[in-house]
Amino acid sequence: MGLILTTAGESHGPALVAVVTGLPAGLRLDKEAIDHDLWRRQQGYGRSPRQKLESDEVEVLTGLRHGSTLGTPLTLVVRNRDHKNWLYGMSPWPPEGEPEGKGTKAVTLPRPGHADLAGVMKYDLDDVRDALERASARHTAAIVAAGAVAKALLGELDIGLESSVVEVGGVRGEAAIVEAIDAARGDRDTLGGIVEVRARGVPPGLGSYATKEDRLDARLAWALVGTQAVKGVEVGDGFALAERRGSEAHDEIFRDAGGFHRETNHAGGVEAGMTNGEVVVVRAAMKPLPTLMRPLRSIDLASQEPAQALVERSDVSAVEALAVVAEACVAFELARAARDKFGGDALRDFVAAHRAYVERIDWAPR
Ligand code: EPS
Repeated sequence: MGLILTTAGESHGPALVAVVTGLPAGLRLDKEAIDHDLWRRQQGYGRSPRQKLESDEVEVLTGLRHGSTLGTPLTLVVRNRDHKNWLYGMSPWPPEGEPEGKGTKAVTLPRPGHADLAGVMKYDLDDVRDALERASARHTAAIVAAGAVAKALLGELDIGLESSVVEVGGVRGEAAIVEAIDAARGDRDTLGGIVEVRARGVPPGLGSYATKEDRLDARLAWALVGTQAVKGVEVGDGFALAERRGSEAHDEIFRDAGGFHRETNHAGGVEAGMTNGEVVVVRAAMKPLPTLMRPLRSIDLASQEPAQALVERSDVSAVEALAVVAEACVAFELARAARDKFGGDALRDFVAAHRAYVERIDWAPR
Protein backbone atom coordinates (compact mmCIF):
# COMPACT_ATOMS: atom_id res chain seq x y z
CA MET A 1 0.00 0.00 0.00
CA GLY A 2 2.93 2.33 0.37
CA LEU A 3 3.22 5.31 2.67
CA ILE A 4 -0.19 6.77 3.48
CA LEU A 5 -1.22 9.80 5.54
CA THR A 6 -4.68 10.09 7.01
CA THR A 7 -5.57 13.17 9.04
CA ALA A 8 -8.52 14.01 11.26
CA GLY A 9 -9.57 16.78 13.59
CA GLU A 10 -11.39 20.08 13.82
CA SER A 11 -9.87 23.52 14.42
CA HIS A 12 -11.42 24.01 17.88
CA GLY A 13 -12.09 20.37 18.75
CA PRO A 14 -9.92 18.42 21.17
CA ALA A 15 -7.05 17.66 18.76
CA LEU A 16 -5.70 17.12 15.29
CA VAL A 17 -4.56 13.65 14.40
CA ALA A 18 -2.23 12.26 11.73
CA VAL A 19 -2.02 8.52 11.11
CA VAL A 20 0.95 7.45 8.99
CA THR A 21 0.90 3.88 7.70
CA GLY A 22 3.66 2.15 5.75
CA LEU A 23 6.67 3.48 7.63
CA PRO A 24 9.57 1.04 7.88
CA ALA A 25 10.37 -0.38 11.29
CA GLY A 26 13.48 0.94 13.00
CA LEU A 27 13.23 4.62 12.05
CA ARG A 28 14.29 6.75 15.01
CA LEU A 29 12.10 9.76 15.62
CA ASP A 30 13.06 12.79 17.63
CA LYS A 31 10.21 14.55 19.46
CA GLU A 32 12.15 17.81 19.50
CA ALA A 33 12.56 17.75 15.72
CA ILE A 34 8.81 17.25 15.21
CA ASP A 35 8.00 19.95 17.77
CA HIS A 36 10.48 22.29 16.13
CA ASP A 37 8.64 22.03 12.81
CA LEU A 38 5.31 22.56 14.61
CA TRP A 39 6.84 25.67 16.18
CA ARG A 40 8.16 26.89 12.81
CA ARG A 41 4.64 26.63 11.35
CA GLN A 42 3.34 28.91 14.09
CA GLN A 43 5.85 31.69 13.44
CA GLY A 44 5.69 34.38 10.84
CA TYR A 45 4.67 37.98 10.62
CA GLY A 46 0.94 38.59 10.31
CA ARG A 47 -0.41 35.54 12.17
CA SER A 48 -3.63 35.61 14.19
CA PRO A 49 -3.81 36.00 17.98
CA ARG A 50 -4.81 32.31 17.94
CA GLN A 51 -1.12 31.45 17.66
CA LYS A 52 -0.56 32.93 21.13
CA LEU A 53 -3.06 30.43 22.50
CA GLU A 54 -1.53 27.43 20.80
CA SER A 55 1.91 26.04 21.38
CA ASP A 56 1.81 22.92 19.33
CA GLU A 57 3.46 19.79 20.58
CA VAL A 58 3.28 16.22 19.29
CA GLU A 59 1.96 13.27 21.26
CA VAL A 60 2.38 9.77 19.91
CA LEU A 61 -0.32 7.21 20.59
CA THR A 62 0.70 4.24 18.46
CA GLY A 63 3.45 2.83 16.28
CA LEU A 64 6.47 3.99 18.27
CA ARG A 65 8.42 2.28 21.03
CA HIS A 66 11.34 3.93 22.80
CA GLY A 67 11.70 6.37 19.91
CA SER A 68 11.79 3.77 17.10
CA THR A 69 8.99 3.05 14.67
CA LEU A 70 7.48 -0.42 14.87
CA GLY A 71 6.39 -0.62 11.21
CA THR A 72 2.80 -0.30 12.44
CA PRO A 73 0.46 2.69 12.03
CA LEU A 74 1.98 5.73 13.68
CA THR A 75 -0.59 8.00 15.33
CA LEU A 76 0.46 11.60 15.98
CA VAL A 77 -1.75 13.92 18.00
CA VAL A 78 -1.55 17.72 18.27
CA ARG A 79 -3.92 19.02 20.96
CA ASN A 80 -5.84 22.26 20.42
CA ARG A 81 -5.13 24.26 23.54
CA ASP A 82 -7.91 26.66 22.51
CA HIS A 83 -10.39 23.77 22.91
CA LYS A 84 -10.74 24.65 26.60
CA ASN A 85 -12.67 27.74 25.45
CA TRP A 86 -14.93 25.62 23.25
CA LEU A 87 -15.76 22.73 25.59
CA TYR A 88 -19.49 23.22 25.17
CA GLY A 89 -19.50 24.54 21.59
CA MET A 90 -17.27 21.77 20.21
CA SER A 91 -18.23 18.95 22.59
CA PRO A 92 -18.14 15.68 20.64
CA TRP A 93 -21.17 14.46 22.61
CA PRO A 94 -24.36 16.40 23.32
CA PRO A 95 -23.20 18.95 25.90
CA GLU A 96 -24.77 19.13 29.34
CA GLY A 97 -25.63 22.23 31.36
CA GLU A 98 -25.96 25.83 30.22
CA PRO A 99 -24.20 26.91 27.01
CA GLU A 100 -20.93 28.62 27.80
CA GLY A 101 -17.76 29.61 26.01
CA LYS A 102 -17.32 29.92 22.26
CA GLY A 103 -19.15 28.23 19.42
CA THR A 104 -22.55 27.99 21.09
CA LYS A 105 -24.40 30.18 18.58
CA ALA A 106 -24.95 28.93 15.03
CA VAL A 107 -22.88 30.72 12.38
CA THR A 108 -25.06 31.77 9.44
CA LEU A 109 -22.83 34.29 7.62
CA PRO A 110 -20.77 32.42 4.98
CA ARG A 111 -17.40 33.92 4.04
CA PRO A 112 -16.61 34.21 0.33
CA GLY A 113 -13.55 32.06 -0.31
CA HIS A 114 -14.07 29.68 2.64
CA ALA A 115 -15.85 26.32 2.81
CA ASP A 116 -18.85 27.94 4.45
CA LEU A 117 -21.52 28.19 1.74
CA ALA A 118 -20.87 25.11 -0.39
CA GLY A 119 -20.17 23.16 2.83
CA VAL A 120 -23.60 23.75 4.36
CA MET A 121 -25.31 23.00 1.06
CA LYS A 122 -23.36 19.83 0.38
CA TYR A 123 -23.61 18.34 3.88
CA ASP A 124 -27.10 19.64 4.77
CA LEU A 125 -25.86 21.68 7.73
CA ASP A 126 -27.65 24.41 9.71
CA ASP A 127 -24.51 25.82 11.31
CA VAL A 128 -21.63 26.99 9.12
CA ARG A 129 -19.32 25.98 11.96
CA ASP A 130 -19.94 22.34 11.07
CA ALA A 131 -18.22 23.03 7.73
CA LEU A 132 -15.55 25.56 8.67
CA GLU A 133 -14.07 23.60 11.57
CA ARG A 134 -12.60 20.84 9.41
CA ALA A 135 -11.91 23.15 6.47
CA SER A 136 -9.74 25.39 8.68
CA ALA A 137 -6.03 25.64 7.98
CA ARG A 138 -5.44 24.61 11.57
CA HIS A 139 -5.42 21.17 9.90
CA THR A 140 -1.97 21.94 8.56
CA ALA A 141 -0.49 21.26 12.03
CA ALA A 142 -1.23 17.57 11.41
CA ILE A 143 0.41 17.76 7.96
CA VAL A 144 3.53 19.30 9.47
CA ALA A 145 3.78 16.62 12.17
CA ALA A 146 3.58 13.90 9.50
CA GLY A 147 6.01 15.84 7.31
CA ALA A 148 8.56 15.88 10.12
CA VAL A 149 8.37 12.07 10.22
CA ALA A 150 8.81 11.95 6.44
CA LYS A 151 11.86 14.20 6.78
CA ALA A 152 13.35 11.78 9.30
CA LEU A 153 12.93 8.96 6.78
CA LEU A 154 14.43 11.04 3.97
CA GLY A 155 17.29 12.00 6.28
CA GLU A 156 18.31 8.34 6.31
CA LEU A 157 19.00 8.78 2.56
CA ASP A 158 20.73 12.14 3.11
CA ILE A 159 17.85 13.96 1.44
CA GLY A 160 17.29 17.40 2.95
CA LEU A 161 14.60 20.04 2.42
CA GLU A 162 14.38 23.78 2.85
CA SER A 163 11.56 26.22 2.25
CA SER A 164 11.23 29.97 1.87
CA VAL A 165 8.77 32.75 1.16
CA VAL A 166 9.13 34.08 -2.39
CA GLU A 167 6.62 36.92 -2.13
CA VAL A 168 3.66 38.17 -0.11
CA GLY A 169 0.91 40.28 -1.64
CA GLY A 170 3.00 40.70 -4.80
CA VAL A 171 6.12 42.10 -3.10
CA ARG A 172 9.51 40.53 -2.31
CA GLY A 173 12.10 41.06 0.41
CA GLU A 174 11.52 41.14 4.16
CA ALA A 175 11.11 44.89 4.62
CA ALA A 176 8.63 45.22 1.75
CA ILE A 177 6.71 42.18 2.98
CA VAL A 178 6.42 43.53 6.54
CA GLU A 179 5.24 46.85 5.11
CA ALA A 180 2.65 45.16 2.91
CA ILE A 181 1.33 43.10 5.83
CA ASP A 182 1.12 46.19 8.06
CA ALA A 183 -0.74 48.06 5.32
CA ALA A 184 -3.19 45.18 4.81
CA ARG A 185 -3.76 44.93 8.56
CA GLY A 186 -4.45 48.67 8.66
CA ASP A 187 -7.01 48.20 5.89
CA ARG A 188 -8.42 45.16 7.74
CA ASP A 189 -7.56 43.08 4.71
CA THR A 190 -5.56 39.89 4.03
CA LEU A 191 -2.70 38.84 1.73
CA GLY A 192 -1.64 35.73 -0.12
CA GLY A 193 1.73 34.90 -1.59
CA ILE A 194 4.13 32.36 -3.04
CA VAL A 195 6.42 29.89 -1.26
CA GLU A 196 9.20 27.66 -2.56
CA VAL A 197 10.47 24.28 -1.41
CA ARG A 198 13.80 22.79 -2.46
CA ALA A 199 14.86 19.19 -1.85
CA ARG A 200 18.53 18.23 -2.21
CA GLY A 201 20.11 14.81 -2.45
CA VAL A 202 17.15 13.25 -4.24
CA PRO A 203 18.35 10.43 -6.52
CA PRO A 204 17.03 10.12 -10.08
CA GLY A 205 14.05 7.85 -10.57
CA LEU A 206 11.67 8.66 -7.72
CA GLY A 207 8.15 8.66 -9.14
CA SER A 208 7.29 7.07 -12.47
CA TYR A 209 5.97 7.83 -15.93
CA ALA A 210 3.95 4.59 -15.85
CA THR A 211 0.67 6.03 -14.58
CA LYS A 212 -0.67 9.45 -13.71
CA GLU A 213 -0.93 8.40 -10.07
CA ASP A 214 2.76 7.52 -9.93
CA ARG A 215 4.03 10.76 -11.46
CA LEU A 216 5.90 12.64 -8.78
CA ASP A 217 4.91 16.06 -10.12
CA ALA A 218 1.26 14.98 -10.05
CA ARG A 219 1.63 13.84 -6.45
CA LEU A 220 3.36 17.07 -5.46
CA ALA A 221 0.63 19.14 -7.09
CA TRP A 222 -2.06 17.00 -5.43
CA ALA A 223 -0.48 17.35 -2.00
CA LEU A 224 0.00 21.10 -2.32
CA VAL A 225 -3.29 22.10 -3.94
CA GLY A 226 -4.96 19.87 -1.35
CA THR A 227 -3.64 22.26 1.29
CA GLN A 228 -5.88 25.08 2.51
CA ALA A 229 -5.71 28.28 0.42
CA VAL A 230 -3.29 26.90 -2.21
CA LYS A 231 -4.53 27.73 -5.71
CA GLY A 232 -1.50 27.01 -7.87
CA VAL A 233 1.64 24.88 -8.05
CA GLU A 234 4.72 25.15 -10.24
CA VAL A 235 7.47 22.58 -10.60
CA GLY A 236 10.72 24.21 -11.69
CA ASP A 237 10.11 27.15 -14.01
CA GLY A 238 6.47 26.06 -14.30
CA PHE A 239 4.25 28.57 -16.13
CA ALA A 240 7.26 30.50 -17.48
CA LEU A 241 8.24 27.43 -19.55
CA ALA A 242 5.14 27.93 -21.66
CA GLU A 243 6.61 31.17 -23.04
CA ARG A 244 10.01 29.76 -24.00
CA ARG A 245 11.41 27.87 -26.91
CA GLY A 246 12.48 24.29 -26.31
CA SER A 247 16.12 25.28 -26.64
CA GLU A 248 15.69 27.59 -23.63
CA ALA A 249 13.40 25.35 -21.62
CA HIS A 250 15.23 22.04 -21.27
CA ASP A 251 18.24 21.12 -19.19
CA GLU A 252 21.02 19.71 -21.35
CA ILE A 253 22.75 16.53 -20.17
CA PHE A 254 26.47 16.37 -19.29
CA ARG A 255 28.69 13.70 -17.82
CA ASP A 256 31.93 13.92 -15.87
CA ALA A 257 33.74 11.91 -13.19
CA GLY A 258 30.84 12.62 -10.83
CA GLY A 259 28.28 11.11 -13.21
CA PHE A 260 25.44 12.73 -15.17
CA HIS A 261 24.48 16.27 -14.39
CA ARG A 262 22.75 19.37 -15.76
CA GLU A 263 23.96 22.93 -15.76
CA THR A 264 20.46 24.38 -15.61
CA ASN A 265 17.41 23.24 -13.67
CA HIS A 266 14.37 24.60 -15.49
CA ALA A 267 12.60 21.28 -14.88
CA GLY A 268 12.88 21.68 -11.12
CA GLY A 269 14.43 18.24 -10.79
CA VAL A 270 11.45 16.39 -12.28
CA GLU A 271 11.17 15.06 -15.84
CA ALA A 272 8.31 12.86 -17.04
CA GLY A 273 7.06 12.38 -13.51
CA MET A 274 10.45 11.23 -12.19
CA THR A 275 13.19 12.95 -10.29
CA ASN A 276 16.29 13.45 -12.44
CA GLY A 277 18.94 13.88 -9.73
CA GLU A 278 18.85 17.66 -9.66
CA VAL A 279 17.42 19.75 -6.82
CA VAL A 280 13.64 19.36 -6.69
CA VAL A 281 12.09 22.85 -6.80
CA VAL A 282 8.39 23.36 -6.18
CA ARG A 283 6.41 26.57 -5.69
CA ALA A 284 2.92 27.03 -4.32
CA ALA A 285 0.66 30.07 -4.64
CA MET A 286 -1.65 30.94 -1.74
CA LYS A 287 -4.76 33.07 -2.08
CA PRO A 288 -5.45 35.78 0.52
CA LEU A 289 -7.22 34.32 3.55
CA PRO A 290 -11.00 34.58 3.37
CA THR A 291 -11.64 35.83 6.92
CA LEU A 292 -11.45 39.61 6.57
CA MET A 293 -11.77 42.05 9.44
CA ARG A 294 -13.59 44.24 6.92
CA PRO A 295 -16.03 41.61 5.79
CA LEU A 296 -17.12 40.99 2.21
CA ARG A 297 -20.74 40.95 1.11
CA SER A 298 -22.65 37.76 1.67
CA ILE A 299 -26.12 36.44 2.51
CA ASP A 300 -27.35 35.61 6.02
CA LEU A 301 -28.49 32.01 5.72
CA ALA A 302 -31.01 32.51 8.56
CA SER A 303 -32.87 35.43 6.94
CA GLN A 304 -31.67 34.89 3.34
CA GLU A 305 -31.04 38.67 3.31
CA PRO A 306 -27.85 40.45 2.23
CA ALA A 307 -25.39 40.70 5.10
CA GLN A 308 -21.70 40.95 5.84
CA ALA A 309 -19.66 37.78 6.11
CA LEU A 310 -18.52 36.30 9.39
CA VAL A 311 -15.73 38.17 11.18
CA GLU A 312 -13.53 35.96 13.32
CA ARG A 313 -10.02 36.65 14.51
CA SER A 314 -7.76 35.70 11.64
CA ASP A 315 -4.32 35.95 10.14
CA VAL A 316 -3.45 38.86 7.84
CA SER A 317 -1.02 36.53 6.08
CA ALA A 318 -0.10 32.92 6.69
CA VAL A 319 2.38 32.69 3.82
CA GLU A 320 5.33 32.01 6.13
CA ALA A 321 3.37 29.17 7.70
CA LEU A 322 2.57 27.81 4.24
CA ALA A 323 6.29 27.55 3.49
CA VAL A 324 6.66 25.11 6.39
CA VAL A 325 3.49 23.26 5.40
CA ALA A 326 4.60 23.01 1.77
CA GLU A 327 7.95 21.64 2.94
CA ALA A 328 6.04 18.96 4.87
CA CYS A 329 3.88 18.13 1.83
CA VAL A 330 6.90 17.79 -0.46
CA ALA A 331 8.74 15.74 2.17
CA PHE A 332 5.83 13.37 2.52
CA GLU A 333 5.49 12.84 -1.24
CA LEU A 334 9.24 12.31 -1.66
CA ALA A 335 9.23 9.86 1.26
CA ARG A 336 6.28 8.06 -0.32
CA ALA A 337 8.09 7.77 -3.65
CA ALA A 338 11.31 6.66 -1.91
CA ARG A 339 9.41 4.01 0.01
CA ASP A 340 7.83 2.79 -3.25
CA LYS A 341 11.31 2.48 -4.77
CA PHE A 342 13.33 1.12 -1.83
CA GLY A 343 10.81 -0.89 0.19
CA GLY A 344 9.29 -0.27 3.55
CA ASP A 345 9.55 -3.18 6.00
CA ALA A 346 12.81 -2.53 7.77
CA LEU A 347 14.80 0.71 7.74
CA ARG A 348 18.05 -1.18 7.18
CA ASP A 349 16.70 -2.80 4.00
CA PHE A 350 15.37 0.58 2.82
CA VAL A 351 18.77 2.23 3.27
CA ALA A 352 20.64 -0.72 1.70
CA ALA A 353 18.34 -0.72 -1.36
CA HIS A 354 18.99 3.00 -1.85
CA ARG A 355 22.76 2.47 -1.56
CA ALA A 356 22.75 -0.38 -4.08
CA TYR A 357 20.64 1.67 -6.48
CA VAL A 358 22.76 4.83 -6.45
CA GLU A 359 25.84 2.64 -6.94
CA ARG A 360 24.26 0.91 -9.94
CA ILE A 361 23.38 4.21 -11.61
CA ASP A 362 26.65 5.83 -10.53
CA TRP A 363 24.91 8.77 -8.92
CA ALA A 364 25.98 10.96 -6.03
CA PRO A 365 24.50 14.29 -4.94
CA ARG A 366 26.55 17.31 -5.98
C1 EPS B 1 -8.24 29.62 10.24
C2 EPS B 1 -8.72 30.61 11.08
C3 EPS B 1 -7.95 31.01 12.30
C4 EPS B 1 -6.50 30.64 12.14
C5 EPS B 1 -6.44 29.14 11.83
C6 EPS B 1 -6.96 28.93 10.44
O1 EPS B 1 -8.38 30.27 13.42
P1 EPS B 1 -9.22 30.94 14.60
O2 EPS B 1 -10.56 31.18 14.02
O3 EPS B 1 -9.23 29.90 15.70
O4 EPS B 1 -8.48 32.17 14.98
O5 EPS B 1 -5.79 30.99 13.30
O6 EPS B 1 -5.14 28.66 11.88
C7 EPS B 1 -4.74 28.03 13.03
C8 EPS B 1 -5.44 27.95 14.14
C9 EPS B 1 -3.42 27.42 12.90
O7 EPS B 1 -2.96 26.81 13.87
O8 EPS B 1 -2.85 27.56 11.82
C10 EPS B 1 -9.04 29.21 9.08
O9 EPS B 1 -10.22 29.58 9.01
O10 EPS B 1 -8.52 28.52 8.19
